[in-house]
Amino acid sequence: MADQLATDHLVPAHGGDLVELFADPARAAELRAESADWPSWDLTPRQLCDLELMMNGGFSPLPGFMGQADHESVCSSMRLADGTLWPIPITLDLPAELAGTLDAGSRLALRDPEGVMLAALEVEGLYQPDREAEAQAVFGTTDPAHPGVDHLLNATNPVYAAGRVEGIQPPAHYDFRELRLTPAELRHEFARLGWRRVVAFQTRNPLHRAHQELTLRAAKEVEANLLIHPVVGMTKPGDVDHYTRVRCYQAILPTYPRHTAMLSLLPLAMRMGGPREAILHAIIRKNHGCTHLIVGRDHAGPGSDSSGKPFYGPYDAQEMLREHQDELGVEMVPFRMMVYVEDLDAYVPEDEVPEGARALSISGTELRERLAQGRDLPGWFTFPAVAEELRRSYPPRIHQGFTVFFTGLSGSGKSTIANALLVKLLEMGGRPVTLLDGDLVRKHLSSELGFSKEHRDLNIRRIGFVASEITKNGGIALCAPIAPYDELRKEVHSMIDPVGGFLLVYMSTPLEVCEERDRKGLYAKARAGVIKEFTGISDPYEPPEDADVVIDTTNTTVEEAAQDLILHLEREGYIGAEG
Ligand code: PPS
Repeated sequence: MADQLATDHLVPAHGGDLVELFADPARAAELRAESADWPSWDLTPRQLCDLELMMNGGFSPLPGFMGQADHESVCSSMRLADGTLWPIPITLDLPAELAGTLDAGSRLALRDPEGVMLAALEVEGLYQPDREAEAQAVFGTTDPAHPGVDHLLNATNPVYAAGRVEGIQPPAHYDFRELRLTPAELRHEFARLGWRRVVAFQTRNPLHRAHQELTLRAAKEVEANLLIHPVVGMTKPGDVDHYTRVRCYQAILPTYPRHTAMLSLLPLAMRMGGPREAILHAIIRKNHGCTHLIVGRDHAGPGSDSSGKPFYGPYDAQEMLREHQDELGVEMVPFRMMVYVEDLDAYVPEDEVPEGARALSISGTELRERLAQGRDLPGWFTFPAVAEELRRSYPPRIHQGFTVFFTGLSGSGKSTIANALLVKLLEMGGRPVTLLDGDLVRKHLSSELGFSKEHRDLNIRRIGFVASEITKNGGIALCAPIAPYDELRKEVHSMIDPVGGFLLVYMSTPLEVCEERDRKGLYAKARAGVIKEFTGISDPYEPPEDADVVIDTTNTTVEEAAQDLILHLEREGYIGAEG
């Protein structure tokens, strides 16, 4: 009761009251017992985030997953059916098979990936949304280059189940537990500290000096305390992982004046929905007790469409929130992009750069490039402690793992060259090297597999998985399978890409030469029909068009080929002298 009174003076939640959906312990025990007979659903990562915010009041006033009337109304007019402002559908998508076992009145146990029951859903209805229409209404496009559209059209199940949620327990988090404050906890904290006016800063990126300057200015401008409220649920694919980001936020926090700023983590699954998402961010911050929200350039921006044109204008989100801020009761603090002006030794909004002055900034792409090459991150750009964290997570290429993936016909020289490269890399030292040779893999990792397309694909996937683990942990993987199919080689590339370097080497030695060599006598057997589905004879080989290096061993010595590869790796920065 004392807590209730203490937070009364804070901004009310969206819709009036903070709606938490947790059942009391007795009811939770009852639900757990009853659920033995219910069907279950293991929540997707997106649904897990949505459920967490729904249960802890971050999505107030939603009492559960949206039904058809709310869904249609949110899509068409950005309002729930009762008129409450709400910009993006919050729905529970299920596969048709599971949905087929449910009816209005059914109960469904919602579980985390380990099978722990987090909540009970009382199904009120099931419906099949027109997902293209939803994408068009919510994101203004059906272009799958938009991550929100891509998720909706390609990773969402076809049936939505609507209904009230009764929470049993929040999803378990074992990282940064002391920083994960729920709306009620944050409100309590604000009340304890006497913070009435709180400006929230939403982010999915590490904070640099420009952000620090912007947030300081914003807090001063509206005479409010600052809540740094980064998203740690799901952000844009390719973003800096949240572990690194949170360490960066912790490193920058002491640079703010004492007792003016706080850090708390938000388990939101972003949709990169630009203007509509800005409204959602404002609602969520209001529910967490904030009075203001900073909205900068290209807020929650999904990047550019398939033709290279930005999906939204840089200040569309500001415009959208400006229109609705009075109704919401959350004030927007709009900001232009901040750039560094050398002559002033200060950050200023891009439209306030003095005539003729040199404005500096470093883009995300350039930052990644500098980290990869081990180059300096200048002091005007970021704080040394943040730079240090980023360097730890993104070491220069010379300290990163990488995979060299050989592909080519049997007898084209894959194993021979890979073995030569292996010993050269071992001679250099510094990183562990593993050779995943075709024959070796078939003996240890894929001993039960044959040579059908299905089995070859499985074999290459296994090699890709092992190589990606080796690469992720800073080692070198040399793979030398035939890998005849382009699609699978690309799949392996995309597995390795996020964790380190990838080099595709095409052994282009012609079939006649391979057959002429016939070192294992397999071609003769294949011609005689003793071995079926033999690559190049009775089974296809798709030559790659995306190889980084092409080697034909007809007229090349092993030494020359291995040396070419060493030079290539040096040029790319993976081996050689430290930057
Ligand atoms: S795949 O397609 O990538 O899964 O093939 P891979 O695992 O690299 O094949 C390894 C070796 O298997 C021998 N072998 C055959 N190759 C192709 N087709 C058929 N039907 C076949 N049967 C056996 C062949 O010696 C391959 O080794 P390399 O080192 O390429 O000569």
